Amino acid sequence: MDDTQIWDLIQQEEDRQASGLEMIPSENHSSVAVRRASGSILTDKYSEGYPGMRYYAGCQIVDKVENLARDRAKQLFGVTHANVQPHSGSPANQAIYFALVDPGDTVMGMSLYFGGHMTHGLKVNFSGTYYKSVQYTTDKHGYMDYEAIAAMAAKEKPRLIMAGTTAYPRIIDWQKLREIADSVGAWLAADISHISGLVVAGVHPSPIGIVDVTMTTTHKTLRGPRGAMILCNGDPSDPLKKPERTKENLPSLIDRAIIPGLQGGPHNHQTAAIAVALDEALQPSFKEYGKQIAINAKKLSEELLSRGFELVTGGTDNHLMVIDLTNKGLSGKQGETALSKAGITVNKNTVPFDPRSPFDPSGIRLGTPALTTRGMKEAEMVQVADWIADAVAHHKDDKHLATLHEEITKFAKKFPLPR
Ligand code: DSN
Repeated sequence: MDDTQIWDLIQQEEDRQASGLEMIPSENHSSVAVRRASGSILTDKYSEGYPGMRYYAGCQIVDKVENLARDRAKQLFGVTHANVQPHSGSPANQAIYFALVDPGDTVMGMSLYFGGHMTHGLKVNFSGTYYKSVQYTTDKHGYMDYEAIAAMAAKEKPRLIMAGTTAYPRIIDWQKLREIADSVGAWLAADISHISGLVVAGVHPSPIGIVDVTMTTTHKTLRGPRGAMILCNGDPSDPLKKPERTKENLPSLIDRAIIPGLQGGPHNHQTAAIAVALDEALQPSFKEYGKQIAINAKKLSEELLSRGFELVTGGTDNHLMVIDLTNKGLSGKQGETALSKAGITVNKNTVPFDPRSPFDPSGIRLGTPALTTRGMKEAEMVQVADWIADAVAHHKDDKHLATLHEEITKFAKKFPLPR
């Protein structure tokens, strides 16, 4: 029998999503097939280890599930090895550090406050606590500054560069980062959590074949369940032997870092849902989806610019944009709150060299993956830009925002969630 309290809350959340516009760029609406696998009986099975090499009996079915997920990941991204067990992005990144460097080693990544991620070396995160982290920023316009990154690498000699972003609206030059890593003999890892769906669609260059290890969460532009994968090339060595840290041994290094290094049993329901999402991403329609995400983001950014908004880097090449709200006379937190009252969910975000605190920064971050899943195209982006401008202009007027919410709900219901 259902837990009515929880079920009621789940229904409320479904209604909230359906009656508004989800524009947090790291979120999406997964398919019913993905959610069905995610809510399946596979949640009940323990299977520490890997297919064919488990510490539990009764794994003959989950072995097949995990092999399907791994094979689809390998096919989709063109790698020889995929680990689909990380419970989410942060554990996946922990595994990469654990596999490649030792506590106290110097690691380098993009500052969270300039568009990186906590696990790329933030001082209060494990990555900045157990390792000596050095953090690069952007230039004053918000672009990655490869010369400055190279200079920092030459000075600091990191053993690992963890490259990737969570709030960067432009293309990342993997080749330049490779050259920088090679110049100091560092490992190079790519965190493509935000852009993996765009990589699959050919909208953003793939780091595969350029970097040593690539990781992605599975629930952002890739549109799967919450989870993560680590992708690399190489030959798995004897799993019982501790491998040397060589490129050839990357598969074993990564697998051993996940288990026994960091995790216990994989979440088999999550693995199954990842497999379903990967099959969806292998279909030609997914490429169209990924392309439309970027088309929508570009259109939305142009419409916002024409309404006097200031965008970090002046626009976007991918799925997201960061708006500096300073010239509109409100903070990122006020912007987030006002938009939320109007039924548009975004998140407050720092802008490069933000004079304000991360708890109430100058900007907001928003993107188009979820709206694109609901079938919205360029025409709808014009309407969305109008509403964003309206809500920002009337951010102190709760009555106006409530009326806007009603209007947005009528519109949103024309674009149902996947069912
Ligand atoms: N929390 C994710 C994001 O919103 O970008 C990154 O982990």
